[in-house]
Amino acid sequence: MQSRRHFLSSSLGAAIGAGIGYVIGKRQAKPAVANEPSDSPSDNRQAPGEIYTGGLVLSTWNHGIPANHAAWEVLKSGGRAVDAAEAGVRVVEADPAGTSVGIGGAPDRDGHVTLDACIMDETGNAGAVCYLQDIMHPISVARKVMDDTPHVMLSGSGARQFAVEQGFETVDLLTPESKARWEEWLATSSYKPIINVENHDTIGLIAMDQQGNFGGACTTSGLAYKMHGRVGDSPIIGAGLYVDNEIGAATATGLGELVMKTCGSFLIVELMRQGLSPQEACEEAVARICSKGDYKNYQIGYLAMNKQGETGAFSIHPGFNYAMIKGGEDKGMQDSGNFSES
Ligand code: SD4
Repeated sequence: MQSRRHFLSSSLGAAIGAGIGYVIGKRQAKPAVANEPSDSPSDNRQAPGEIYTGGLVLSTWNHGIPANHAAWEVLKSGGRAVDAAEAGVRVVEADPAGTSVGIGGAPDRDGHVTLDACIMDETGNAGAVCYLQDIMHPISVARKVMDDTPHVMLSGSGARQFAVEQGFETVDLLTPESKARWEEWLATSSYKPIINVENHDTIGLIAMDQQGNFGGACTTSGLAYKMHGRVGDSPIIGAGLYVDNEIGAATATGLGELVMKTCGSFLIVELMRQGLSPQEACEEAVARICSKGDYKNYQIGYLAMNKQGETGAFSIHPGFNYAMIKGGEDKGMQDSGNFSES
């Protein structure tokens, strides 16, 4: 249980609590009632009405650990969650070893590395770029779109032009290693987007600062060897990421097409608004996907947090892990529950 000093009083949480029930796929979400104990793995459920202020960071996959550390550096000195989220994912964008983010990310089938990213802050502002080439930090270009333009998303050559005008340097994002892997792939050109093992480095990072405000960032090079021009869920507000400062934040990884078709992150936040815990909301969003058809070969992983500092994580298949820092305590890697084994 977290210290009481990490909580602020709020009337918002008290408003949560309308009972609802869902029957989707294999599971039925319990009617959600505020204050009802949940089956969430969170060990820190708090009464609605208290806002967690200890600082919280969640991010997808193993490289979430260094990303979380960078995010925590911002949060521990009282910084904003949106700044923490941007700082965190930048670490992964700059790491050539990550094969699904920034430099070193796998190219499309024609050999172009095209990047997607989005960011949201506690005021509901959002910025995004998609199909961006030659820029190391798409998340910071998305941030500039959010802060300095009247738009939410810039794409392709327009996004690149904007980035260059803003002083971002151009770099070749196709490393010798990622080029070699692409050339190897070209030998067969077999395209089968089974995501879990070979293509799972997209980072979605959601954070809550010591003021109890949310921010989030999501950045990727998308599916390896995708069709030229393909854009996934990661830069789409409401799909790869969603933040509503009254309720919570959610982010996604996996086969973006499935997330986009169900507005996954927005759905999770809206389910939390209706009273589901972050865990229940993630499970429900996965169940929606699974109820719609063939999910057996595809992976999706969701992360979520709410105003009380509760967390949730769920995926279609085993293997989705994520990193967490809560109240300054590095909880390292955690495994999510999954639909196919539940
Ligand atoms: C996409 N969601 O472009 C991304 C891919 C991903 O881990 O998450 N990979 O569809």
